[in-house]
Amino acid sequence: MSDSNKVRATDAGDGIRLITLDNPPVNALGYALCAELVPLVEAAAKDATVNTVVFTGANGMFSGGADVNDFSTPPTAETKTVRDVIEAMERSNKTFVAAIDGNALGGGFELALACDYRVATSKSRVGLPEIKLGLLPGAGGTQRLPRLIGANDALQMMLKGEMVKAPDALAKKILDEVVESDAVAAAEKYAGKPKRRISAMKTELGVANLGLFATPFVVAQAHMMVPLEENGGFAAHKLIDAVQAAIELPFARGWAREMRLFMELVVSPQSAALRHVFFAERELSKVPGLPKTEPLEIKKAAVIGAGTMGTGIAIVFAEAGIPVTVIETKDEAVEKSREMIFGMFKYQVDKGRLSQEDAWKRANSISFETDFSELGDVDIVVEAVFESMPVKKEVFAKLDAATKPEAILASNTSTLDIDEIAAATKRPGKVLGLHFFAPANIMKLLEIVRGKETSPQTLTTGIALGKKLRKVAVVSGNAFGFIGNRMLFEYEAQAVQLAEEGVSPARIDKVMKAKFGFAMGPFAVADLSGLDVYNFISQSQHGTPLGRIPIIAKLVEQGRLGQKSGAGFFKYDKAVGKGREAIPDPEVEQLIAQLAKEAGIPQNPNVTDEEIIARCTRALADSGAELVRTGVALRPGDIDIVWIYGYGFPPHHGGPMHYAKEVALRQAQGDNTPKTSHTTETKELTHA
Ligand code: 3H9
Repeated sequence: MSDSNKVRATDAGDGIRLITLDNPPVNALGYALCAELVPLVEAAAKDATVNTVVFTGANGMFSGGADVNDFSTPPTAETKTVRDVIEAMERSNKTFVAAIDGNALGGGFELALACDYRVATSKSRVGLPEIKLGLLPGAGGTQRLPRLIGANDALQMMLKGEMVKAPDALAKKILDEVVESDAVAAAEKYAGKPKRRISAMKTELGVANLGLFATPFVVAQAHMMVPLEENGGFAAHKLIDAVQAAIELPFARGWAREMRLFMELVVSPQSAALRHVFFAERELSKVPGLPKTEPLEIKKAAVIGAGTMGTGIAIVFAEAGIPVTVIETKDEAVEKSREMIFGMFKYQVDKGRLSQEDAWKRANSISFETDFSELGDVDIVVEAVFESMPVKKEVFAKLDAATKPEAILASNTSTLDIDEIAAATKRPGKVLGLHFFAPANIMKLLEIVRGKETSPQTLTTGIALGKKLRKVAVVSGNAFGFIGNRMLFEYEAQAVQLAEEGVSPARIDKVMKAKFGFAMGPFAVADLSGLDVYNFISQSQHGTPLGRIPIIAKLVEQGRLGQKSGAGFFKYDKAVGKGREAIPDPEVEQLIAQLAKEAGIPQNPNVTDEEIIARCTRALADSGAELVRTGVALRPGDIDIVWIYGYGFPPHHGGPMHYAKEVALRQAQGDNTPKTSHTTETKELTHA
């Protein structure tokens, strides 16, 4: 029939034409592949010997959707996309069946939705994750899915970018059949069945007893559930507009509306930022110059210390199916740790995420011991004891003696020198940093710190382990604060400098959170981390304070250690937001003003919100640039990922390095307005 590198059409007998997408790694439906697909669909339409076309995918995948790389190139009149393939299918008289084995996502799933029947193997998943790229499904997904499963369910699925497992998709009637293997054979059984185009159906709202009010209700409710437009909800609102069109308009008009909204999103800075994040995340495991070696198999792990951090790390191993021994000498700490572990697994059962049996098995795969002599058979140890070099060195010397020679020894330090810790052992090549972020079982970020002696196999094992633990793992060089905390100090220092110039901490936090989109403002972050920790670290760094005045040292002197002591830069009251809500404190503002006056710092009361954002984000980008220049960070994209996953940087700004580049570009083009949001509310429904 037709043979190209990317797609094959073969006759399978009985009037069936099998079209196989074969465009590794994910059978992306790029412009080039679609240019080949359109004539294949048209040829089948004209061929009287064909009554059914079955689509399938090679490489263990149906299709990962449109090729995201294509979106940076504007389409021309000749460009063919999935929309053209689907339009050719709509014009055709043949029956179309999707045989899904693996993922059918985005445009790939939209192709399947344009088929008359859909069959999948049980391990497959289907979904429209475009929202995570700041887009909406642009090949009919917003029009067909609401017609198939109702507007309410379709909105939920698309706004979350949810990937639905085949058995669940069958229950929702997205699929017609689920088989254990050989989706193509199952799909072929639908040959010759009547056409059943979703485009000919009417959208059900999925809201009972609301009569005429149902459309405005469904749509208004959805608009209320997502972040406001400029605070990450840009794509979500357009997606809802497209679904509104599916409810109110004939298919052809809704299809046209979807296209217009999609094109608006493709060229938006928010989508460019999220596409950057998508690719940056996929670059992480590529370490230039790292020789290819097999990672060590991690069958058993150990954690030293059963504090909050150690317990969280133990849970992460247990969740990944790796049994873990926790070494802790204090009974009280063990008790607390056990409580936390069982509480967390019970929560998973209550939420329906785990069966009782699985939860019990996982919780019991964490054992507690008091003595290092129990560690003879572990493959990796993660130390999570007090952040002090002498303590860590003592622990590592003991670990070196207690574990088998091939075991990897990792430290969860957030600032200390990995090389100095490694020097306490006779196996520095087997030592690295694994810096988890608190709470370790929730936060996705893991910094993998490569010491000067860390061997290629140890680093490769760290990266493979990060994947197994389902973390977003970023490799960092061994430097003070690694990537994230090093930049955090510069960012906090800039926030303190603004406060010294007369801007209140409450205003700075409000601007960085509500207006720029950070999860928390810089002063609330400092209060959460503990001002004593900042003080300790700045003293250990040659006594340099954050900012120009010793405000943190003064607050610590007054016993204001942050949230944990009920006061820091802000006040906290157990009766307000469970003691976690920051309450502005005029006393702190006065203290800052007094120290600034004594230090002769000029005041800048008219500073604009835009300047606050510009100064704080510039401090981040400058310090990030220094980390790339000195080789601590491998790429600017790695820094962006650290800040998005570890420090609540708004993903729709793409991370501090991407944002700085965008601002510089706009300034070069003569637009000086920093790209910020003007909103105060954020609700968790979409990822974007
Ligand atoms: C869309 O469809 C728009 C339509 O609605 C409208 C059109 C008109 N494009 O993640 P992995 C690459 S928008 C280009 O490590 P996994 C990825 O960069 C699209 N490249 O594998 C990597 O490359 P490299 C909607 C893609 O097994 C390699 O494939 N679809 C694409 O862990 C392996 O990726 C989505 O949003 C792509 N679409 O996970 C799905 N997808 O090796 C996005 C992947 O050079 N993709 N690559 O670093 C995913 O969620 C995951 O990649 C997937 C596989 C689950 C498919």
